[in-house]
Amino acid sequence: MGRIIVVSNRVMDLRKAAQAGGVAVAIADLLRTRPGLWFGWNGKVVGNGDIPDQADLKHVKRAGRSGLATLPLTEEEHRDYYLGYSNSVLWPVFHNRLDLAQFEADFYAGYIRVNQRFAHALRAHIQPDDHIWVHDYHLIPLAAELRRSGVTNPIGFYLHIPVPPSQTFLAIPEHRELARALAAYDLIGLQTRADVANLIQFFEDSVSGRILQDGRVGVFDQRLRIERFPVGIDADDFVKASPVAPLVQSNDDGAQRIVGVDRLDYSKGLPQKFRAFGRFLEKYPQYRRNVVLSQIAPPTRESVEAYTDIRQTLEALSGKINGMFGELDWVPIHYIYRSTPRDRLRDIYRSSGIGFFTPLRDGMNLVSKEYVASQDPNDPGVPILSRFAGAAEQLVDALIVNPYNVEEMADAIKTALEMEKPERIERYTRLMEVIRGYDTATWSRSFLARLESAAEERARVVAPLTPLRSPCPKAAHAATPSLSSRLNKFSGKVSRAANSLSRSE
Ligand code: GDG
Repeated sequence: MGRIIVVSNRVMDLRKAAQAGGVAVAIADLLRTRPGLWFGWNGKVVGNGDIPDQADLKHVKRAGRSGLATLPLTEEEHRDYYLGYSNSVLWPVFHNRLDLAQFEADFYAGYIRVNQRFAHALRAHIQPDDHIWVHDYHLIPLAAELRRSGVTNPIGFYLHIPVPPSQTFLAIPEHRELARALAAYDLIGLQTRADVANLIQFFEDSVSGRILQDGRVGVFDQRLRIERFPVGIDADDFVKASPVAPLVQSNDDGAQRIVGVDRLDYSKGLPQKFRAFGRFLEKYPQYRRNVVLSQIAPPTRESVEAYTDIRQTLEALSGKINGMFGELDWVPIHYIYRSTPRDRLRDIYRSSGIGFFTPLRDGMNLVSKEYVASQDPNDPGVPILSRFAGAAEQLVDALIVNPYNVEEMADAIKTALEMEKPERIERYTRLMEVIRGYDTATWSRSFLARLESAAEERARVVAPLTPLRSPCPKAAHAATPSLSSRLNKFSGKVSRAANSLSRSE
């Protein structure tokens, strides 16, 4: 395999990326271990006249033959492509929040223009043996634009956020254009089995896509693979955690910390978490003064309206709960509205008896995996995790809760606090097996290996394949039960294939 070209909306200095957390760490690791290029936006917004034709190319010292190639955005592009279509249409719809979506024609036009400009600038850097790996919802049309300019290299796409149910996806006015753009990839990687099933159903409902005999999906005249590659973490990095000094506010040295770490985003279920903690203090008064909730919530996308609302809601809720239950020497909720350094975060996870992760919808939720990996194996804490996080499909030994059910979450806090050590160790051991078995390196290796084979399949000239099932022409908006169950069976098969692939590496 030649070089890897990673394309993502935001490109960072590799050292900063390693500190940033999330998937930036995985990309930085990948480019340190194999030759490649990281292409995308440099985070700068400039005037129309200051837009360069070509990307700014920097070779990365200490990263061998890898480099960064970046471009700025204009103010208009930042508004329409980034804040607009990406974060006010695709993000809310993919997180099941149609009520927050702003369908404005200018947004889509801006989204396409930036993808065209990026494709044009990237074209100049592509060599014949390169494999191109595009990340996330900002760049769905990139492969189609590259193909239009004659690029035949393997191109894979990974979606970090969830795929909504087909009915929700169909509400996007440009859903057919998005389906056509997605079909230009050789491989689409998703976080969960449910995401795979949803995307296949969406292809079927929107553009009469069909599952072929060889497991690929036929859309228009394209054949693509859609599989599950759950994102992992670098577990060894978190195992180094050490406990921080005990809480310095309560008279009681034995006070337990419940920790939450989430970007300040409406998808993360933060008001529900605060309400559940308030209900817990109300329902189980014996625990007052013995527990605090430390919520770290660095702000993001502050110029998008929906994000100012969530901040105000949380400030009001934490103020109310602290006012209602707090004492002069005990503040129940610590709400920290800024970012915390990564090594400090690790130590805070370690010294927290409970990790509380309650997203209403989340592609994966890496924080829950980081929390588990930071625990003391001889006295581990307990993760409480929303069933609507992609991570719940893997971390079945966490206490799984419904984030819409405040009562259930309040009870889960009590169960976690009272869980005996042998059970905590047993759960932790099983959780760590999963986390270690699917870490960042396995994730990128298995995706790239599959991209290679998917591109070979595409290049092979084959006789037309008969669909495993024919598209349902008129029943486009409703999957029959038998169709849904067949879909689930199919996505199970796909994910087993992905798992066995990762094990065999
Ligand atoms: C998207 C999908 C999917 C958070 N606060 C601080 C901080 N972080 C780091 C965490 C973690 C990362 O940011 C957040 O990752 P998540 O997975 O929890 O969530 P998203 O940012 O929404 O990520 C998500 C992910 O992509 C990967 O595919 O799992 O579903 O939404 O690593 O540690 N890091 C530092 N200070 C903070 O205050 N240093």
